[in-house]
Amino acid sequence: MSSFDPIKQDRFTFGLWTVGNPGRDPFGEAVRPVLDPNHIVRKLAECGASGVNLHDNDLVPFGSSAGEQDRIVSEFKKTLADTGMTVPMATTNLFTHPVFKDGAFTSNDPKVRAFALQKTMRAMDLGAELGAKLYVFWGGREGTEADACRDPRSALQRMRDAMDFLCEYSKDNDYGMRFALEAKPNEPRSEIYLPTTGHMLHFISTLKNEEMVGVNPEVAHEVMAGLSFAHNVAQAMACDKLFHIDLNGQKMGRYDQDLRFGSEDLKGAFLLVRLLEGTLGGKRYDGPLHFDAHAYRSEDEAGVWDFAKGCMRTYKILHEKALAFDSDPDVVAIIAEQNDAAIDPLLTGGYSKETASSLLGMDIDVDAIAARGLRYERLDQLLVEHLLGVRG
Ligand code: GCO
Ligand code: MN
Ligand code: MN
Repeated sequence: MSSFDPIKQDRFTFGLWTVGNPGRDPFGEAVRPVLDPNHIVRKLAECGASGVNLHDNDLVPFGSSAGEQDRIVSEFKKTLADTGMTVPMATTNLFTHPVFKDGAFTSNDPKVRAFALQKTMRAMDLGAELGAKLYVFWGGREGTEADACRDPRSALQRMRDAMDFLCEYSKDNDYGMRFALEAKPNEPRSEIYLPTTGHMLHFISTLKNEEMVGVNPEVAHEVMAGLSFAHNVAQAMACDKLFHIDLNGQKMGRYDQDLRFGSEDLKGAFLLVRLLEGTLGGKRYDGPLHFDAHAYRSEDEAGVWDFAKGCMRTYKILHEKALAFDSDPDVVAIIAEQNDAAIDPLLTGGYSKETASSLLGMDIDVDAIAARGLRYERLDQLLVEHLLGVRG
């Protein structure tokens, strides 16, 4: 059996805000002290992560002077160099300050929209200085409670204007960044614009620099919407738009839980890792594997590192399970059983008059096909037995 201890080559990353989460929730105070970003980087490196991601204000507190920012950033860069850690992704906090109570890029107040652009440009400068080539946009408070306050089409147009502007800002400064848009269906607003990855994918197709922009799907967000995370990720992969991913765990129908990866819905997590790693075939995802989750509120700092190691170990264990599953001859046989090499090219080769007449002339025994069992009960049980460790 391989070692499941994470190493840098595994491309695992955490946000400063994830392992740094002090456990505050709407009903209770923090249960852990706030950790220094430099300490977080050193501990993550020890745990086997390769990188750390951040919002501007995770590192530089809101309202810091230029001098304070320089001191903080230069110490942080030294810690990154000492530990060999990278910053693959950066993002902007457009949700904590009360100025964003009615959204940032979609706010009705042009001064708020201007401030959101100003803050994002500055945060992109910071991200570029730290080497980030991916820039995430999570809408945060881009939504409503009193939906009568604006035409939702204005919100979408404002969001489009902001993305078009910021793409040009990256190009103008030679930052070489790609943008990853993150959808979330609810929390913290009552209604949120562009609530799922599918919505984001279409929105991207309306942008001026479409090729620069992809998605950052998150397990919890699609599960909260009652959707299959793997299917959403697959659609993004199929159109080369999976630029980044937020891994965590979530129970359906609950508040935003941000649980340790794989701690809920093990089968869903397995199918996701199988897809990302391409063990069934197809292109693999080779970007950062980012955990956007936090330790239970019951934990002290030691529990935070147990949590971080747990996320990474579970991913690696599931990868090994997926390899074993897809090379299990019984699994391969069930999946291959319905292949028909003679008919397939007619369905994948596009339209021609000849193909149309071949299809029209085919004698298809629908009753025989309808009567045939597909052995998916057996296939799913094989999956369960691989997961339970009695096979493979
Ligand atoms: C959430 C979101 C955030 C974003 C982060 C990066 O539910 O709060 O997932 O954690 O991922 O702000 O943009
Ligand atoms: Mn989230
Ligand atoms: Mn997220």
